Amino acid sequence: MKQGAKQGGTGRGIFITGEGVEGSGKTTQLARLATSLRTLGYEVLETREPGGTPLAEQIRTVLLNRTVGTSATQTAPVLPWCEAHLVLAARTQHVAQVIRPALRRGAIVICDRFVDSTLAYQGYGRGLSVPVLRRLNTQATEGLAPDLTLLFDVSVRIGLARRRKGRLEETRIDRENRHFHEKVRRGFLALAARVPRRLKVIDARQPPHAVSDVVAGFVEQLLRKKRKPSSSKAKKSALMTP
Ligand code: ATM
Repeated sequence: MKQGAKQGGTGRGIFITGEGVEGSGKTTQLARLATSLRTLGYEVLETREPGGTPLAEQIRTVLLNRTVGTSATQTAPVLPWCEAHLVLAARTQHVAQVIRPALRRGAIVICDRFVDSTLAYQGYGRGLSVPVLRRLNTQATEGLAPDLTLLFDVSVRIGLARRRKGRLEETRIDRENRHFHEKVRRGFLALAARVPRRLKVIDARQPPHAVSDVVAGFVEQLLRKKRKPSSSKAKKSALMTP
């Protein structure tokens, strides 16, 4: 455990993750953040989970797409621990091959979902043991934890309505009933209450520009903490929407 914690630091880089239920707008907000940071001259790596490497993207397809496989595998339910291990297998590859090397280079890594999604979806949603999932995650990530996690919080009703309006293709997990998504949302909020310094809850019902400003505020705070104060002052206003 001690060794994992030692390896767990983000080194010279900065690790930011985005979380939330479907339709929270997190993917759009994370892309905006990446653009703003690049404009300011930072090296930014945008990635996602499950995914981020060729193998992890293949695991994503298996995990989310019901149409993969023969008709027998299509109709067989995916068991919760199978789902958890698929996500963890993808994460193991992703952290070792993409996230850690980028952090070592000093990049800002922005990842769309990470460990908190496993705790919320497989733990709170599917009912798997959260302490066991935490231990398995520590193993998969060798103790890597985000510097900042932005939780885009929106009610399940609004989230699912937005999702339908966007006519995005539904995944196997999207199709779970509302009760499941409610448990996931409550899970995220419980996780945030436990580590409020890392996990920031953002009211994602607000108009997109207002959400972006809140995101910018949290990221500026983090940059001030991690980078030299002289350079961060000039960058403050630039991250905010004009
Ligand atoms: P996005 O729609 O945000 O790309 O996420 C894909 C799905 O992966 C999401 N499904 N829904 N609804 C949540 C799911 N997921 C998990 O169940 N566990 C995890 O650890 C991760 C990273 C994602």
